[in-house]
Amino acid sequence: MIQRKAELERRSKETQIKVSLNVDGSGKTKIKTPIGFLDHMLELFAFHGYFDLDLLVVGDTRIDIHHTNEDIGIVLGRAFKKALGEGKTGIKRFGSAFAPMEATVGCCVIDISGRGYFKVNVKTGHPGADQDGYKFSYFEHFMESFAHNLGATLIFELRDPSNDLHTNLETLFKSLGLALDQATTIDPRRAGQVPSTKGIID
Ligand SMILES: [Mn+2]
Repeated sequence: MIQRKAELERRSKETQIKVSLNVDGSGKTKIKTPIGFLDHMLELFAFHGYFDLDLLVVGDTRIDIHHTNEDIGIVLGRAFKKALGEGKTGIKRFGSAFAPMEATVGCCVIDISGRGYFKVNVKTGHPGADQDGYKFSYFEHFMESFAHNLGATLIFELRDPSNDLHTNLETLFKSLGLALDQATTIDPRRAGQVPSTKGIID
Protein backbone atom coordinates (compact mmCIF):
# COMPACT_ATOMS: atom_id res chain seq x y z
CA MET A 1 0.00 0.00 0.00
CA ILE A 2 1.18 3.51 -0.71
CA GLN A 3 2.36 5.53 2.24
CA ARG A 4 -0.04 8.34 2.93
CA LYS A 5 2.25 10.54 4.94
CA ALA A 6 3.33 14.16 4.88
CA GLU A 7 5.90 16.32 6.56
CA LEU A 8 5.62 20.07 6.38
CA GLU A 9 7.30 23.06 7.85
CA ARG A 10 5.99 26.62 7.68
CA ARG A 11 7.74 29.66 9.06
CA SER A 12 6.34 33.15 9.12
CA LYS A 13 7.10 36.19 11.25
CA GLU A 14 4.19 35.13 13.43
CA THR A 15 4.52 31.36 13.76
CA GLN A 16 6.82 28.38 13.20
CA ILE A 17 5.03 25.12 12.60
CA LYS A 18 6.38 21.62 12.02
CA VAL A 19 4.01 18.79 11.29
CA SER A 20 4.37 15.12 10.54
CA LEU A 21 1.23 13.19 9.60
CA ASN A 22 0.38 9.60 8.79
CA VAL A 23 -3.21 9.25 7.58
CA ASP A 24 -3.02 5.46 8.06
CA GLY A 25 -1.76 5.57 11.60
CA SER A 26 -3.10 4.37 14.94
CA GLY A 27 -3.95 7.68 16.60
CA LYS A 28 -0.57 8.33 18.22
CA THR A 29 0.19 11.99 18.82
CA LYS A 30 2.97 14.25 19.99
CA ILE A 31 1.43 17.71 20.02
CA LYS A 32 2.94 20.81 21.53
CA THR A 33 1.52 24.19 20.62
CA PRO A 34 1.23 27.32 22.77
CA ILE A 35 -2.55 26.74 22.92
CA GLY A 36 -3.02 23.96 25.47
CA PHE A 37 -6.74 23.72 24.80
CA LEU A 38 -6.12 23.15 21.08
CA ASP A 39 -3.52 20.46 21.89
CA HIS A 40 -6.25 18.57 23.74
CA MET A 41 -8.73 18.96 20.86
CA LEU A 42 -6.18 17.86 18.23
CA GLU A 43 -5.17 14.85 20.33
CA LEU A 44 -8.71 13.55 20.44
CA PHE A 45 -9.32 14.40 16.76
CA ALA A 46 -6.24 12.36 15.74
CA PHE A 47 -6.99 9.55 18.18
CA HIS A 48 -10.52 8.97 16.89
CA GLY A 49 -9.42 9.41 13.26
CA TYR A 50 -6.51 6.93 13.61
CA PHE A 51 -4.11 9.61 12.38
CA ASP A 52 -0.54 9.75 13.70
CA LEU A 53 0.19 13.38 14.25
CA ASP A 54 3.31 15.14 15.48
CA LEU A 55 2.89 18.87 15.73
CA LEU A 56 5.38 21.35 17.11
CA VAL A 57 4.40 25.01 17.14
CA VAL A 58 5.97 28.25 18.29
CA GLY A 59 3.78 31.32 17.94
CA ASP A 60 3.40 34.96 18.84
CA THR A 61 0.83 34.23 21.53
CA ARG A 62 2.09 37.16 23.61
CA ILE A 63 -0.12 39.19 21.19
CA ASP A 64 -3.03 36.76 21.27
CA ILE A 65 -3.69 33.27 19.92
CA HIS A 66 -5.30 34.46 16.68
CA HIS A 67 -2.32 33.94 14.29
CA THR A 68 -1.20 30.70 15.89
CA ASN A 69 -4.67 29.17 15.88
CA GLU A 70 -5.25 30.10 12.23
CA ASP A 71 -1.81 28.98 11.03
CA ILE A 72 -2.15 25.56 12.66
CA GLY A 73 -5.43 25.12 10.72
CA ILE A 74 -3.65 26.09 7.48
CA VAL A 75 -0.72 23.73 7.94
CA LEU A 76 -2.86 20.81 9.10
CA GLY A 77 -5.12 21.21 6.04
CA ARG A 78 -2.07 21.27 3.75
CA ALA A 79 -0.59 18.22 5.46
CA PHE A 80 -3.74 16.15 4.82
CA LYS A 81 -3.89 17.39 1.23
CA LYS A 82 -0.26 16.47 0.62
CA ALA A 83 -0.57 13.07 2.33
CA LEU A 84 -3.62 12.14 0.24
CA GLY A 85 -1.71 12.94 -2.94
CA GLU A 86 -2.61 14.73 -6.10
CA GLY A 87 -5.43 12.60 -7.46
CA LYS A 88 -6.80 11.34 -4.14
CA THR A 89 -6.97 7.95 -5.79
CA GLY A 90 -9.35 5.39 -4.36
CA ILE A 91 -10.58 7.31 -1.32
CA LYS A 92 -14.21 7.26 -0.21
CA ARG A 93 -14.15 11.08 -0.40
CA PHE A 94 -17.33 11.61 1.68
CA GLY A 95 -17.65 11.15 5.42
CA SER A 96 -20.23 11.93 8.10
CA ALA A 97 -20.22 11.31 11.82
CA PHE A 98 -21.92 12.08 15.11
CA ALA A 99 -20.15 12.33 18.45
CA PRO A 100 -22.28 12.70 21.59
CA MET A 101 -21.26 13.87 25.05
CA GLU A 102 -24.11 13.84 27.55
CA ALA A 103 -26.99 15.65 25.82
CA THR A 104 -24.78 17.41 23.30
CA VAL A 105 -24.14 16.02 19.82
CA GLY A 106 -21.42 17.20 17.46
CA CYS A 107 -22.05 16.35 13.81
CA CYS A 108 -19.67 16.61 10.88
CA VAL A 109 -20.16 16.14 7.15
CA ILE A 110 -17.14 16.30 4.87
CA ASP A 111 -16.47 15.99 1.15
CA ILE A 112 -12.86 16.07 -0.01
CA SER A 113 -13.96 17.73 -3.22
CA GLY A 114 -10.91 19.85 -3.96
CA ARG A 115 -12.81 23.03 -3.11
CA GLY A 116 -12.84 24.70 0.27
CA TYR A 117 -16.09 25.53 2.01
CA PHE A 118 -16.89 25.78 5.71
CA LYS A 119 -20.05 26.24 7.73
CA VAL A 120 -21.18 25.54 11.29
CA ASN A 121 -24.76 25.54 12.54
CA VAL A 122 -25.63 25.71 16.22
CA LYS A 123 -29.06 24.20 16.84
CA THR A 124 -31.02 25.71 19.74
CA GLY A 125 -28.63 27.37 22.10
CA HIS A 126 -25.29 29.03 22.51
CA PRO A 127 -21.92 27.34 21.90
CA GLY A 128 -20.68 28.40 25.36
CA ALA A 129 -18.75 31.28 26.91
CA ASP A 130 -15.05 31.83 26.19
CA GLN A 131 -12.88 29.44 28.12
CA ASP A 132 -9.19 29.59 29.08
CA GLY A 133 -8.58 32.09 26.28
CA TYR A 134 -10.33 29.96 23.64
CA LYS A 135 -13.50 31.08 21.88
CA PHE A 136 -16.06 29.52 19.55
CA SER A 137 -15.01 32.04 16.91
CA TYR A 138 -11.45 30.64 17.09
CA PHE A 139 -12.87 27.19 16.36
CA GLU A 140 -14.67 28.63 13.31
CA HIS A 141 -11.53 30.34 12.12
CA PHE A 142 -9.42 27.22 12.62
CA MET A 143 -11.85 25.01 10.69
CA GLU A 144 -12.28 27.52 7.88
CA SER A 145 -8.51 27.58 7.37
CA PHE A 146 -8.38 23.79 7.57
CA ALA A 147 -11.18 23.29 5.01
CA HIS A 148 -9.73 25.75 2.50
CA ASN A 149 -6.23 24.33 2.69
CA LEU A 150 -7.36 20.71 2.54
CA GLY A 151 -9.75 21.51 -0.30
CA ALA A 152 -12.87 20.12 1.37
CA THR A 153 -16.46 21.03 2.03
CA LEU A 154 -16.72 20.90 5.80
CA ILE A 155 -20.03 21.36 7.58
CA PHE A 156 -20.63 21.02 11.31
CA GLU A 157 -23.77 21.03 13.37
CA LEU A 158 -23.82 21.38 17.14
CA ARG A 159 -27.04 20.03 18.66
CA ASP A 160 -28.22 20.88 22.17
CA PRO A 161 -25.00 22.64 23.18
CA SER A 162 -23.94 22.45 26.80
CA ASN A 163 -22.97 25.63 28.69
CA ASP A 164 -19.43 24.42 28.53
CA LEU A 165 -17.38 25.37 25.45
CA HIS A 166 -14.94 22.53 26.18
CA THR A 167 -17.70 19.90 25.94
CA ASN A 168 -19.16 21.41 22.80
CA LEU A 169 -15.89 21.70 20.92
CA GLU A 170 -14.85 18.23 22.03
CA THR A 171 -17.90 16.72 20.30
CA LEU A 172 -17.12 18.70 17.14
CA PHE A 173 -13.41 17.77 17.00
CA LYS A 174 -14.29 14.10 17.63
CA SER A 175 -16.92 14.17 14.88
CA LEU A 176 -14.30 15.59 12.50
CA GLY A 177 -11.86 12.81 13.38
CA LEU A 178 -14.52 10.16 12.71
CA ALA A 179 -15.79 11.76 9.48
CA LEU A 180 -12.32 12.42 8.08
CA ASP A 181 -11.24 8.86 8.85
CA GLN A 182 -14.19 7.67 6.76
CA ALA A 183 -13.59 10.11 3.91
CA THR A 184 -9.89 9.25 3.64
CA THR A 185 -10.46 5.48 3.76
CA ILE A 186 -9.46 3.66 0.59
CA ASP A 187 -12.42 1.81 -0.89
CA PRO A 188 -11.21 -1.27 -2.79
CA ARG A 189 -14.18 -0.88 -5.17
CA ARG A 190 -12.60 2.42 -6.26
CA ALA A 191 -9.11 0.97 -6.56
CA GLY A 192 -6.91 3.09 -8.78
CA GLN A 193 -9.74 5.50 -9.61
CA VAL A 194 -10.28 9.14 -8.79
CA PRO A 195 -13.57 9.29 -6.82
CA SER A 196 -15.28 11.77 -9.12
CA THR A 197 -17.41 11.44 -12.25
CA LYS A 198 -15.24 14.24 -13.63
CA GLY A 199 -12.22 11.97 -13.32
CA ILE A 200 -10.28 14.66 -11.48
CA ILE A 201 -10.20 16.25 -8.04
CA ASP A 202 -7.79 19.17 -7.87
MN1 LIG B 1 -11.80 17.20 27.49
